[in-house]
Amino acid sequence: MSTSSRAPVSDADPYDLEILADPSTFHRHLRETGPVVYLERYGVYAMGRFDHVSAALTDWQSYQSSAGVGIANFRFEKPIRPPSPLLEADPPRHDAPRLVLSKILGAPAVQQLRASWSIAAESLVDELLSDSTEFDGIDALSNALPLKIFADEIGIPDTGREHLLPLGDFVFNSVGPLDSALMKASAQKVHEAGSVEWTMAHCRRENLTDNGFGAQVWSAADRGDITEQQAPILVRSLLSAGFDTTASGLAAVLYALASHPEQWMRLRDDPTRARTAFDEAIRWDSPVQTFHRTATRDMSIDGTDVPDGAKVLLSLGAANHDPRRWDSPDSYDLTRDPSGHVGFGMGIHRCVGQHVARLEAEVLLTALAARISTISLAGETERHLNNTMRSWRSLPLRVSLR
Ligand code: HEM
Ligand code: OVM
Repeated sequence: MSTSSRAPVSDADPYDLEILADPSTFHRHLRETGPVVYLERYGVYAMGRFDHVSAALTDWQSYQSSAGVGIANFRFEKPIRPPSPLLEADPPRHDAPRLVLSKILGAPAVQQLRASWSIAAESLVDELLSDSTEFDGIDALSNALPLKIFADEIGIPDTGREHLLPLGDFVFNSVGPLDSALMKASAQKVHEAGSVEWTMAHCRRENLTDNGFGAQVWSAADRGDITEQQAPILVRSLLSAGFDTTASGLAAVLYALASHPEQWMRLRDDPTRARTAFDEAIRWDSPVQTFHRTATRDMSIDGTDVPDGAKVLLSLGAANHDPRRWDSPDSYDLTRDPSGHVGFGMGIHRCVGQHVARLEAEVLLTALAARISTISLAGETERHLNNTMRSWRSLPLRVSLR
């Protein structure tokens, strides 16, 4: 008797623009069709159940990252940029760059920034509210904050920061199909603006301040913890993963709170809930929807075959709404414990920037709770579509002051 069988085949398209605008039906389809589903349009296997996604994320021996974390398979296709020594590497090569960034961006280091980041967030909010009580939350807050405080901390100049969000848009589009319209448009945009060249220039030691996160990566190379060749590509990790992600995460929590007045009231009355409010938003509307792995051997997943070399899409968004794992998964609820969500990944590649992201959210939400009584949507919201990232182009907000 055969104990293995082919994966169910689906013609669903996770990169269809309507699905990107609202992925919930695709997520449900994925979870309900089986533990592993073959997406015939892209030739990839896909997982959307929490247990299977988290098992794959923690089994790096069977699910490699070094063949790329997008649809593209580096066993056969040339990467569109030099691979990240961190994101697109397996142990043992992953270990040294990981250790370097986890010291620079770890909780103890990032906690040192709380006082100065609080002041920066308070002045951003004060300036905004002195001007108006109706504004676009994206331009005014969720894009503005990381472009100010995280870029200052890395140590790059003020001029040119407008390259960072389009760069992130390009990099996260490239996790999806390279021939998609979204990918082509964002590639065209960074090409015309010279954003990749600007970014690589600001990975060089002489273009970074003396003591910032960027300089600390170079000091690690001086100590021999990483090579001189790895240093600039590791600074590139900060510039490519540190802005679109947090901008989308902050937008997600602003949207969640503006559309759930009772949850906003809970936060306003007890700002120590800011961290929970943010993590619940990362679970509820996960900024990074997908990453891929490549199978390193023929596997059987609950009796379904996944062959060596197969690309496996891990739907973090679907796993974070799996009713097998979460009660009322679709509700945004500050009383639940969202910890354990996979919005920052899990296992050896779990987000090394998560303390940065959480601190940005805490200082912003604390500053808002101190000044604002009510917050609501003031008009038509508009998504910014990306193959991987759940983002917003416009979030009109109306607030009343305390
Ligand atoms: C890894 C999400 C903010 C840098 C990851 C992974 C996810 C993620 C899901 C796992 C990748 C994988 O398993 O293949 C997010 C979200 C953020 C955020 C949702 C904000 C809300 C940041 C920030 C930085 C950053 C602020 C700072 C530079 C990185 C890096 C990795 C990573 C370098 C690769 C780690 C490794 O492979 O060991 N992130 N991220 N992220 N993140 Fe973040
Ligand atoms: C990197 C990196 C890390 C996380 C996300 C990302 C897809 C890039 O190390 O370059 O964007």
